[in-house]
Amino acid sequence: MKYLSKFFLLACLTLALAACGDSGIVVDTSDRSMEFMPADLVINVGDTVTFQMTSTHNAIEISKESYDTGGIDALEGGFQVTYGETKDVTFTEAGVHYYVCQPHVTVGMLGTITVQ
Ligand SMILES: [Cu+2]
Repeated sequence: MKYLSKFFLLACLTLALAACGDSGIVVDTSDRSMEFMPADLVINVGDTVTFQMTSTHNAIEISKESYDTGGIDALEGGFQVTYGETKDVTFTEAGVHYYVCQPHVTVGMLGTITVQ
């Protein structure tokens, strides 16, 4: 038992410190639907969002201009979560982040993260 809890602690530290104090903010996807759940999220500065991509979806931050015009080019310095990946992204500044699933932007698979 003692070994198990030590192992758990270590695993937590290894994976991500934020995961232990998990705020539970998740953007989920499903292979059966073409949407981010939720698509639009409002969080606070310092919050961590866990993006969970299934194998058919990615989440790539883009510029507002791209978001408004259906573009898919990755924003320089923006976050990127690739196909099948689960990734924690911490947002440290107020503002709005725009992102898309590149293969499904044409069917409206877009999202925003508003950091306040
Ligand atoms: Cu997709």
